[in-house]
Amino acid sequence: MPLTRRDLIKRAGAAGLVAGWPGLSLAQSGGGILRMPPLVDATTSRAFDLLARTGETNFLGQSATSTWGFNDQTFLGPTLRLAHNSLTKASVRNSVSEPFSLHWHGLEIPGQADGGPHQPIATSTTWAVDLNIDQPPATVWYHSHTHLRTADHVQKGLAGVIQLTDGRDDERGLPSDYGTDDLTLVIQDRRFDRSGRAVYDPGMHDRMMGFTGDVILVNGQFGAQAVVPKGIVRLRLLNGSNARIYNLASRAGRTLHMVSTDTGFLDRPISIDSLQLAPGERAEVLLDFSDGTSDMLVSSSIANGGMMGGGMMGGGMMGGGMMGGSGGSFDILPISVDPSRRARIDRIPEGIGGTMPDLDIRGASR
Ligand SMILES: [Cu+2]
Repeated sequence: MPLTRRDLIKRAGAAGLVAGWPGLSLAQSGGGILRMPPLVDATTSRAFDLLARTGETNFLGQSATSTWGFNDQTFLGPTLRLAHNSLTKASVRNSVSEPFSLHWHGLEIPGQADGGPHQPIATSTTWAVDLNIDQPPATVWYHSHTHLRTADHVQKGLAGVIQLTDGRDDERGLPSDYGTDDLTLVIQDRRFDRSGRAVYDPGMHDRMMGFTGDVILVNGQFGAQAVVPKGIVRLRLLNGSNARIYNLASRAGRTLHMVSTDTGFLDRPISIDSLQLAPGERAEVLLDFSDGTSDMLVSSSIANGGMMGGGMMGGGMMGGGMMGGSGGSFDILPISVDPSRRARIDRIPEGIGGTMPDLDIRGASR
């Protein structure tokens, strides 16, 4: 049974914001402080273990959803930090109830080292694979890529971020203190039933247009707030949604200084007002919080399939104007500044020295 508009307003008052509900503010939310996924640094050990497991996650503070996660997490997995030119040994253990395969999305590796649909890991078995990594530093990710079950598995939580690093971010003048001035943000939309359980129940329309949800989770958390130091902050953004395209911007009008694309660093930062991010896509941007004022990461509505059809959800809850029609924006993540914490980096670097050529981005300036 779908949520009603009234349910959502009540809930938003208690726990946070529902995407696309103008007038409701995440800033008053009770969603707590945003947590990063646990960091697994394998740059020295050159080996990591992932254990896929079942669990329960209470996203909205109402009732628990059966979810899957890796290692200590009931939903999503740790951030893996790997050397960008290394032979890293991966071990993936399946302790969930059905086979899955794990795709290293963005790693330039041979097919036999990748977990496509051809390479399922049976329940109670372990897949050991050597990742021969040799590519520029970048934010990439991993997710289930199981035959006919990919969308369902990613909805359940089988996904996480990989940071490919060469250890030279200090020289580049980039924030690199994980979870402090260097935030990893997995942005996902989800659908919830009346009891507050996440549901993945694609209908005919979803199958044609892509399954979208009306509630935004960041790192699997609803209504949480990021707290950052006073200075330059790096956001590593992953669109981990199944179908929704975001057009991210700062509500306070802060410039986004884009420093990295999917495949690595730019030569120099590019100044943009908004950043479009398609499902599976990553980007890294710097924001300047040295004036100490808070902000809200927002997304304007983009008319990709699911949004246009939001009204199909029943009960009129997602009536077309909600996310698609008004041309308005919906909240992704409130960001507040802790003035007692000075950021390590206090200016936007002029050059990054990346290998990505100049991009032709509409509205970009240097
Ligand atoms: Cu992928």
